[in-house]
Amino acid sequence: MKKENQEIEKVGLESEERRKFFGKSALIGAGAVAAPMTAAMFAATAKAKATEAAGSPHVGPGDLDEYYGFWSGGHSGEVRILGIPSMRELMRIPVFNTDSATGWGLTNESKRIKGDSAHIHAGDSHHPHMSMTDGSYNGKYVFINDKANTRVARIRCDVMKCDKMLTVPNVQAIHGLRVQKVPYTKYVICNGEFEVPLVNDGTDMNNPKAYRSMFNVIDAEKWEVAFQVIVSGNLDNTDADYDGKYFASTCYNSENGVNLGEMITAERDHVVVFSLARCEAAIKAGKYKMMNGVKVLDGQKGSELTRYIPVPKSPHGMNTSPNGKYFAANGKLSPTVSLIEIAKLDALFDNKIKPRDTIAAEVELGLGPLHTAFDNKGNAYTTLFLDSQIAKWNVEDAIKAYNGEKVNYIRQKLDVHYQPGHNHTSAGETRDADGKWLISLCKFSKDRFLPVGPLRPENDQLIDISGDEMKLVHDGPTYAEPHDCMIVHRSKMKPNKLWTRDDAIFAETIAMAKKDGVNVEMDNKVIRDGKKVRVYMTSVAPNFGMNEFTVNQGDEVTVVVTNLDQVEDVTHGFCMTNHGAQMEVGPQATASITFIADKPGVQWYYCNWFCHALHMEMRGRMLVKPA
Ligand code: CUK
Ligand code: CUA
Repeated sequence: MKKENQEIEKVGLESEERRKFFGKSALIGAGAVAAPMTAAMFAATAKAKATEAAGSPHVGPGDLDEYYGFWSGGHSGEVRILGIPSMRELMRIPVFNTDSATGWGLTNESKRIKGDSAHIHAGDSHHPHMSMTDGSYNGKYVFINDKANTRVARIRCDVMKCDKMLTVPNVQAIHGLRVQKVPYTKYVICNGEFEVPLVNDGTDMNNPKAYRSMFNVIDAEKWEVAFQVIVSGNLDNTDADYDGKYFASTCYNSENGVNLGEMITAERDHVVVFSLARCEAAIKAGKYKMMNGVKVLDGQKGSELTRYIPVPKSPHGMNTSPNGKYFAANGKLSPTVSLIEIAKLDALFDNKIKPRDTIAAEVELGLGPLHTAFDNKGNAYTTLFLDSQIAKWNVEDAIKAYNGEKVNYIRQKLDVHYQPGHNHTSAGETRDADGKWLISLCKFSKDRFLPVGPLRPENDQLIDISGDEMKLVHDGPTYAEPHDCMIVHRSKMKPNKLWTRDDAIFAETIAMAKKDGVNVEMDNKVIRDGKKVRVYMTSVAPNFGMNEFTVNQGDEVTVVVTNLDQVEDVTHGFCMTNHGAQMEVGPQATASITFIADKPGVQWYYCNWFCHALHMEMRGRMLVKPA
């Protein structure tokens, strides 16, 4: 411990000197941005800027952003879509949370998607990542983890709604999540962070040395756990290579401790590398145990499926360089980022070299490196949590310096505000990294915005990295807590304008209607089935197909609304007053919600999504006869 502290102090001093040195250039950058642009300048440049060169984040009214940004919402449980570079929030996608606008978590369709966790209304989403083909985003899915409830969800990018959710068995707290990049995203990979007894049934409380965590491999299409791999130590973040061969996870708490002191005693922890081919071969050969319906492989130290590469203790972020050469493990408690040379992993798995032989460099950057992003010019950008800075450094120069050459690999340090966690460059986790924009997700905003009470927003900062110098160009307050984001060029995205009538999200509701002899596109009907009542109605602005219906007190009422409008952007809603029942019904969608009619009398229902000049009049009455 003591030695480690001295090291950190020493680096701290150097870092202070560097901060002075680089402070000047950072100031010049900030000054240039702070100078107000004239209206004429904006008008002349807005269009070009929005579609081509980075520089100004200004996107004029009516102009479109060049990129989609997908943001996690942390313990708000959602995913958000922002336009980049304007940083305008375009949409929220409720996933692990409950949302009263869309009815997510309330409607029958969303409850079916949430499945065994439909009763859970909270979550903690950290890592949104898009499916890829040949190392490029393919615009199909975004995957997101729920650390709080050990779930993974899938968002369909054609409708920008969550369509699958899965509670991962045998592990606790899904944290790091990424996708297989090459040849395509067959698998979503994610880490079980907290170690637990391997049969966690309450009989194994007092033997923490036997607790384990697992690496989880999920089939992205079939949406099931393909297999799990038991590891030694705690897993944190993960990423995949660009060859379709290896996954790598940072691993802290190699001590298997259960309190802070025990978790940080060892000088080194690990990066665990998983061989996909070896894991798949082991599954084929039947070398697995079944646990709660999942095939579980043993990848603990000494296994042929994994290799443990020692790195300075408690590494955090794991990022693959877009040229496919390196896994970068971010030191957190160490002021370094460890670069692992991916080309050497074959030899490591064949036992021709030692684990540490794969280390291309341990790059000294500053205090608290958490995550690294890359541009297309060989530079890396690492967040320094404790220094409140982003360090821009050149990867090949850093390797030269590590090998004893006298080169300055640090290109710039930029102050950010404050304490950054993740950062992300435009398309930087794909082959298409374009070196235009960098987002710094700062955990604290402190003095940057009007004070809004003891709870302050966080601060997402937009940095122009298209020139030689990083330039801070925008501060964006955000609600808790974007851990991570990713930036996708708009050419990759093709979202639908309307729902299609055969969409799988409401197929079961349509099947229920068919059983009831109801054609939801034509009929407005009440079906009574004992104490269960199903009310089918259409909606066309500004009318519901049914103006009144009658039920008995205590009935379980399911209202199914089909929006027949074919007009882009005309979403209706359904809200039954005093029943906590409300939902979105998109154009050409069917949605349903179930509640107990427990109050006798007249209850108005109304359309709660503004749809028409007569939107206020779009309502009807439910008559509840007393029991
Ligand atoms: S973790 Cu939050 S700052 Cu969950 Cu990706 Cu590093
Ligand atoms: Cu329909 Cu408002």
